[in-house]
Amino acid sequence: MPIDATLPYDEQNIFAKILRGDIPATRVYEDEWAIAIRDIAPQAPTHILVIPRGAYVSWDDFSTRGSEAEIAGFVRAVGAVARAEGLVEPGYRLLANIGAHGGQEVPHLHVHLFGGAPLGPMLA
Ligand code: IU
Repeated sequence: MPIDATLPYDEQNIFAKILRGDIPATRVYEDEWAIAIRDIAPQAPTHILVIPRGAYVSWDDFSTRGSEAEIAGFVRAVGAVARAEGLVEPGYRLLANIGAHGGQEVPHLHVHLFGGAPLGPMLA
């Protein structure tokens, strides 16, 4: 069920629990700014979620309240995950769903990283 991304941050969302270690998840990458986990319902041979450590609901929330250091750190972390997975060549796709029309389901900002095969045209 897509979320209302204007709601306040919910400390009980699944990614908050994973970040706190309340729920186990295998981290394929982590640094000061972000963690990355494999999506439980992969839509490509490689499907990873890159999740900033800070408590931000959405891209809108992050891009307005996030510090310059957090934003830069998160952008660099996304790139580092792609490099660590060997995806820079032949390439990959990034996607962030925002709010109800974006189809966002988990109310903690995350970027989907898809790769491992030619992905075809962008979905609308
Ligand atoms: P969305 O961008 O919020 O629509 O996507 C949430 C993603 O989180 C979706 O691809 C789920 O398969 C994925 N996911 C997960 O990897 N682990 C979980 O425990 C839950 C969702 I809940």
